[in-house]
Amino acid sequence: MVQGLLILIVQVGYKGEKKMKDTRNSLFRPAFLTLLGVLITVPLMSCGFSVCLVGSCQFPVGEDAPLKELTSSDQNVVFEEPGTIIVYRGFGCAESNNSGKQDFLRVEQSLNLPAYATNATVFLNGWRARYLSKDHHVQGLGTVIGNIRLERNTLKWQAAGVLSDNNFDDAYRWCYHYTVVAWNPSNLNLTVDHKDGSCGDSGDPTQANFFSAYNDGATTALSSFPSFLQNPNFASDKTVAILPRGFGFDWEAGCNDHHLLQIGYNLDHSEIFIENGKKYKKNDQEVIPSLPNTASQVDSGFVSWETYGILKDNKGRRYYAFGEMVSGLAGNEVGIIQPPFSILPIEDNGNPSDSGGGAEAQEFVVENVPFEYAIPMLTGWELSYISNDEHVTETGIWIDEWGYDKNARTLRYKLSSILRDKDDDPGHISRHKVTILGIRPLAVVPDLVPFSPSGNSEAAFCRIEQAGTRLRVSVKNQGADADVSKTTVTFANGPVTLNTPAIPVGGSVDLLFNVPPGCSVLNCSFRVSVDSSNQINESNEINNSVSGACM
Ligand SMILES: [Ca+2]
Ligand SMILES: [Ca+2]
Ligand SMILES: [Ca+2]
Ligand SMILES: [Ca+2]
Repeated sequence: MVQGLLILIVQVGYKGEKKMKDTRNSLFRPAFLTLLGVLITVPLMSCGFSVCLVGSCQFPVGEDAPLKELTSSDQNVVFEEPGTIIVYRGFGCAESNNSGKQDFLRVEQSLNLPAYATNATVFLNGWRARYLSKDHHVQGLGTVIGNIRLERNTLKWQAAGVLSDNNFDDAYRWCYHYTVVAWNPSNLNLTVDHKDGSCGDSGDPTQANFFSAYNDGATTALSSFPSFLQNPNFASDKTVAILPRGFGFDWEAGCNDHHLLQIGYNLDHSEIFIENGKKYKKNDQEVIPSLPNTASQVDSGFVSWETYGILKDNKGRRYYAFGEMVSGLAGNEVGIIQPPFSILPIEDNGNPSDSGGGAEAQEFVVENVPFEYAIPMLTGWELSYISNDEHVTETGIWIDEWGYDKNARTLRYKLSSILRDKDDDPGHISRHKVTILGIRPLAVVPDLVPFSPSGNSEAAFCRIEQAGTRLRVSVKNQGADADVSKTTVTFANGPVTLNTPAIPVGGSVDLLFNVPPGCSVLNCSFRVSVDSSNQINESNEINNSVSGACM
């Protein structure tokens, strides 16, 4: 069974490949699937995953990949709206430093959430890998987060990573950066699909949240893979965000490691759409989705996208395997900003700019973000040496600090990248794309309401001052920017109306009304109405009036 599966993978992998190598019968397994095997421990062990992994590449078998201690880690709250949502960022690092063959690195991490946050997920926001001595060729590299589960109020997950040349004998250090989003389901109606799916031929391939495939048919180092998620709970949600959870690259079978010139990943934009008859990558297979008729479908529980990869040395194209793991986050309060981005293979060397080989950090700012909560997701990146292909000492790209100011609607993040050999020469170039995961879109129309700092009771609106001559009324705008309006207070002897200036989003203004004779702090009843001449089209027109009473 397992052997048959492997042969199938090899056959599928080499279909269309004219230049078959004499290694084609070896039990090659893409590094990414190996990573998945490392991650998805229990179910895969039972399908004999360890056998699958015996290959000429000498990658270790899943069972041989013990959980490693973290060599360093960090965990911080980025923002919290108590009772509703909390978001964390963090990283974990581990090392393989054996005298002979190295290990895949696999770590377990967890996070204790506040009591209200009874649903949560974690996704990948960068990676970094380094040979501990000298520089070497690359056979494969990758990072993946899996085995996500919530145990009471503790979110637990595992992450695995690798950087290797063909004989996997060079000690290395690997780090991954993650973001955790945790929420109160009674305040935020979000649906997450962060299962892994089982590897290989056990189980329904459409239920795997990963794929692994070869760059068949590509004539350059650029490859393209369509995939989808299907979850009945996604139906009727306007938006499903695809959260990146991992990638893997692995040069061709036969363990021919190479220099590196360029490596790139682009999880392109997604839509709640599925195309009838199209072949999608799911698990290690090609799947044609099963639809009710011959039509393509929108909003029927599917979300689809294409992911692009580049793995390149100076040669125009080599054979490689690529894999990806994702989650889906859906809900009518989910929104995504997906900046246009593409990666293209370098076909002509000699870029004039020299940015040095070391880790470079740069801050990026995005303004006018139309969400109450916004989270950056590193969904595209590209790293290349400036001149020619080289050995590698260290490579990676990651978001290590970020924040969102919801009042200024401004997202800031610091992005770092590295690609260097042992003498840091030549330098590297990096490009990236951050998709903004938005939760709770901001209002598009105003909503004016009467407001008192003392609360909502009738007495709270009794704000008489200046020796009983004035009543203070606050008009608050809890929607989008509002133009000028009028506010009326109706006392026992009649209404008093004041012009009210424009109020920006989230702002408020105070108005002072003349208090009529007979009205005092001890005895006065009145009614406050905002937008009393109905000049403003509001998201809520029935919250415009309150009663006030002084007793
Ligand atoms: Ca080596
Ligand atoms: Ca050099
Ligand atoms: Ca209103
Ligand atoms: Ca109105």
